[in-house]
Amino acid sequence: MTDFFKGISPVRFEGPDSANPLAYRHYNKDEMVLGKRMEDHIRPGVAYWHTFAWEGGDPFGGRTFDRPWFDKGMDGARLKADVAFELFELLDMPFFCFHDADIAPEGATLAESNRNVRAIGEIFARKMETSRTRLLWGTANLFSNRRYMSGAATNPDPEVFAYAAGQVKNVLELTHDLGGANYVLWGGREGYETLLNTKIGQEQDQMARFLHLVIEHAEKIGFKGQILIEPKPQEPSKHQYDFDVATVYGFLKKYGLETKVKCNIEVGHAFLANHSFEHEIALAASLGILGSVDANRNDLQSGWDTDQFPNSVPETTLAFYQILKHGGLNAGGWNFDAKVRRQSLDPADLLHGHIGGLDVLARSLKAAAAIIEDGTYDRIVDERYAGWNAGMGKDILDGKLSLADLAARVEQDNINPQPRSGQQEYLENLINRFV
Ligand code: XLS
Ligand code: NI
Ligand code: NI
Repeated sequence: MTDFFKGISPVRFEGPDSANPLAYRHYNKDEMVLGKRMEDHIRPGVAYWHTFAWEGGDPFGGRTFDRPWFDKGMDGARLKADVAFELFELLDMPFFCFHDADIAPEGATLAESNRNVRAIGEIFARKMETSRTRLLWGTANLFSNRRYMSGAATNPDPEVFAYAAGQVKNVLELTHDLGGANYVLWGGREGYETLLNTKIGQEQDQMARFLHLVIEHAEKIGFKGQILIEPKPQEPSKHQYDFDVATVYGFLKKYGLETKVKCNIEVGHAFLANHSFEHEIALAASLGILGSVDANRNDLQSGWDTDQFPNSVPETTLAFYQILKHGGLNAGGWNFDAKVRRQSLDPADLLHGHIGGLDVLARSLKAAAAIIEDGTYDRIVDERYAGWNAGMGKDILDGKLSLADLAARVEQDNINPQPRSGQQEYLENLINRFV
């Protein structure tokens, strides 16, 4: 035991009336919702990077956090791992996620860096023999080191591509060895700063080749988890190739990867792309590429990916509704890719963030389930499209009527469609009854 969280007792469900700030008021992991345990619906995870590696800097000032593992090399990395698993236990958290660079210091060579990562991976494996916390996903950091400033897979220099491959091979294998449910690729530098120095088509071919290599290797080592791309329109790149779900699908389709790769959708990234989170989820679900989600929201004034814990039940309910209608996230989950604010210095702040976020998810899940159980909302939307289930509507979809057939039909039957209300205000009021 370290003394990092000293004086803090395990966080447990105490019900909505509890005044204990370090208790769950709504997240009750074993409560059944639509026939499934709450924890199995949400599958929440702690993000290693924001929780243990982030230093509290912003563009105008550096580190505000004073963590005992900072600047201490491999000794620090081991201490960090101890503290991480202590937090997982305090929060009773079923999952975590990490990048290679979060868990171990970079060495002088790729081989040394990868050895460091594997050494901490072995510590994780030992801890996971007694801990209930599992790995939701692993990923490689292909964006912080200056070698990646012009991209990883999309770099003009093939040696950078090769280096990135060496990193991903290592983390993919570690993710597999730790029983990870998913492997994520977020391409923060896979894009450009200026078109003046960029060949878009060339870079997309490179990115697709990289993805093929990752899938081949995953199959070779027997990794059964999902391979996920995390869309984001910009930041750090001015323009990122994995802009949003629709763009990612077009890319996957062009390179024949649409059945092998799904999406990890982040609330804040959806906003940066001028979409709502539920739009991205609904679209991914309809395209068959909904994999997992990152729960963190943005500050709507700042226009940046501020990675804040979710705190709006009405917003998250709409997302959860889409997920439930899709049949759940399966191997995916809700990763808190969220960090406490730079003034939130105390170890307890790390708990407050996750507790609040989980309570919001629990309430949203229950609200979405109540909307579905009530059935009124689904009925109204289904009725709106009922014309397509039979008669002319069905014949159109089945390809039985040509353009000329339809033109003739309208004339013969004297068809004169009457507009019907979209009922937006009524639907908003209806949803608000449940949140
Ligand atoms: C950055 C991304 C990143 C991914 C993992 O904006 O959200 O944190 O989730 O590389
Ligand atoms: Ni993000
Ligand atoms: Ni993310």
